[in-house]
Amino acid sequence: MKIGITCYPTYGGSGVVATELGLELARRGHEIHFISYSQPIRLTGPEPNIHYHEVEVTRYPLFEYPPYDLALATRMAEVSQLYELDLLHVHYAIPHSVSAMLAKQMLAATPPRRNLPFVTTLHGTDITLVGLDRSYLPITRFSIEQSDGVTAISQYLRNRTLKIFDIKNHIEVIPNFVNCDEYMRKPEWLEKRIEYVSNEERLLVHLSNFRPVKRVLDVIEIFDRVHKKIPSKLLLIGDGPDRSQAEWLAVQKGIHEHVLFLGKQDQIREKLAISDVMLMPSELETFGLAALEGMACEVVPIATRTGGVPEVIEHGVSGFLADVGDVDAMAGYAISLLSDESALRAMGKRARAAAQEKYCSSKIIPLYEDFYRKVLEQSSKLSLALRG
Ligand code: GMT
Repeated sequence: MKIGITCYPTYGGSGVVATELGLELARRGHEIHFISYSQPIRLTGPEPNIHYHEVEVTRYPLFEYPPYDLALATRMAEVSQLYELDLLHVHYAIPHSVSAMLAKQMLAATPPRRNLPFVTTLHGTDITLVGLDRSYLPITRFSIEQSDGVTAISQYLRNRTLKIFDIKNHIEVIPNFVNCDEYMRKPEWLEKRIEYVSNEERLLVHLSNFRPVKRVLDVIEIFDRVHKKIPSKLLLIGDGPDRSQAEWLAVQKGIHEHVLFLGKQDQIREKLAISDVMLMPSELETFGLAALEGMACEVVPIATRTGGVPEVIEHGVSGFLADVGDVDAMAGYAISLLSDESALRAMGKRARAAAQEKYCSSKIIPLYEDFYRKVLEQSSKLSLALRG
């Protein structure tokens, strides 16, 4: 298939999922065209079957708000026509779904008039936060309804979308995935652990875009409690609005020498593979991709019981769950686990087994392929009607 993929190319779960999906599909022989304003973060080098089309947004004094969604729609239509794409797959409803809808309409109205189907994948904040804003809600609902196929990355998000948006369109749950051959505890990466911690120390990790929803200050609070009992260090991967507050809190607590702010990183898996425990105390996660990537690397997630997280982490089996804000409980779980090497390793293995059982890319990518085929089948019937 020839598939156009659009996502937010910056640091964020939806962009990561879209890019990894494109890479996996390309490896399976599909022709993938990324259409976005910059190269997606995990698209590092030239790859067979992968193309990237940049969307140029004209800056003009009159445009206080440059109309990216229109430039994107135009580029989507152009690329679809030029490369004869079979379908567009947009990640994050706002504004990508609206742009795809416009591109579809342009192609249907312009000779040689064709029906270009588009699939929208809902990721989270497009529904839970942004979609609830009255200025976005009606158009988001409309573009979801107009999509030829809609997927959500967890059962929680599907139910929430149906409820908030009163959607009539079918929403298929296709969960996020991880490449279990690439995300694992490789011995050559483990050798690098010594660069961060001594043999006696434990290594905790947090990975996010440091937005308020991630509760990075809770990460520091939890680590402060853990560090008082267990010799340890905390790796903080990512960057964002709450980073300086987190730095300030670490200084205030006197633990800043043990908290390593790494900023945005390309090779996440190498850092995950040397860690013992991942802290994910988010206010809300519709899935929690970071936890899944950690689990594949045998890192035990300690997270909040929120959104789609309980679909990914089984409390007491593949990780621990606590209420949002309950930093004492999360620290307690970390302390008891990190004090017992064999329990820690056993739970790490169970976390990987859970990731392998349900979320390996080898299991999930075929679900997307089947879904595309269904959408294409329905759309070819529509194309015949359009020509007739
Ligand atoms: O979590 C973020 O800040 C980024 C956001 C996104 O849409 O890029 O992530 C959402 O999508 C991820 C990938 O599907 C999910 O793993 C995250 O749980 C979800 N984030 C939230 O629900 C807050």
